[in-house]
Amino acid sequence: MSAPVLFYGVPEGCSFGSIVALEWSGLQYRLCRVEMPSQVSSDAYQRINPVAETPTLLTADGRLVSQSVAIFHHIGARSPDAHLVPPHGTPAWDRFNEVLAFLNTGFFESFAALWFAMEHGSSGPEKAGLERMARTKVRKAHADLELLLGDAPWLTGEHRSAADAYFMGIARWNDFHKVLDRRDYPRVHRLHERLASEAAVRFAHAIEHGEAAAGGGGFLGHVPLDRIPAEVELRGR
Ligand SMILES: N[C@@H](CCC(=O)N[C@@H](CS)C(=O)NCC(=O)O)C(=O)O
Repeated sequence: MSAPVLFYGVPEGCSFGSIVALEWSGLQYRLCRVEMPSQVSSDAYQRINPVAETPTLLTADGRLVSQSVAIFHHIGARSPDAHLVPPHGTPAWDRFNEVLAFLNTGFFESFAALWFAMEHGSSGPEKAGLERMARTKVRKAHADLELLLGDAPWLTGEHRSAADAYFMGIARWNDFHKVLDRRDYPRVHRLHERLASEAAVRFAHAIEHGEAAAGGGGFLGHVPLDRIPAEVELRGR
C-alpha cells in the first residue's frame, strides 16, 4: 500500500473538489498534474483514464477510480472520522447523494457550452449561440440550487461534506466565465463565501496555480505523469 495519487486537471478542473476532499480527509496523498486539453488526451494519460477526463484516483492498493462521485465515496470510506460522506442509509446520506447528483449533472452541465466554446475556439454566431444557451442554464442551475439549499451552514446540514468540496470546484467557474452576480442567490453566495475561507480551498487554488502550498499535512508532493509506473493500467482495469 502506498499513498493514493489524484490526477487533477488544469486549468479549472472539477478535480478541484477532490483535492479539497483529500485535504479534509486527513489522508496522505500525492497529486499528478494534467494539462487540459493537451495532456489529458495523450496516450500517457489515456492509459490512466481512457475517456480522457480528470479526476482519476490511483488508490492506495493500486486501482484506478474515475468519476468525482466515486472518488468522493472512496475517500469518505477511507477517512470515516472526517465525516466527508454521511453514514450509509441515514437521512443525511440520502441528502448527500441528492445534492451530489444535482451538482454532478445540472450544475456541472450548465457550464458545459461555455467550456466547449472556449476549448474549440468558437466564434461568431456559433459562439454567441453557445453562450446564450449556457448563460440561461447557469442562471437556472443557480436558481435550482438556491431552492435546494436550506438554512444550514453546509450543503448537507451542520457538517461539511465532500459535496461542499465539489460545489466549490464548480461554483468558481462563474468567476472565470462571469455569467452572474452570485449575490443574487443569497444561500449559494453564503456557502461560496464560507468555503472561500477554508484553508483546503485556498490550498487547492494554490496548487492549480502552481503556487507554493503547504496544506494540512497530508499532501506528500507531486508525481509527474511519466513517473506513474506502466503496470498501473493493468492493475486498474
Ligand atoms: N463525470 C465526470 C466528468 C469529468 C470531466 O468532465 N472532467 C473534465 C474537467 S472538469 C475534463 O477532464 N475535461 C477534459 C478536457 O477539457 O479536455 C466526473 O464527474 O468526474
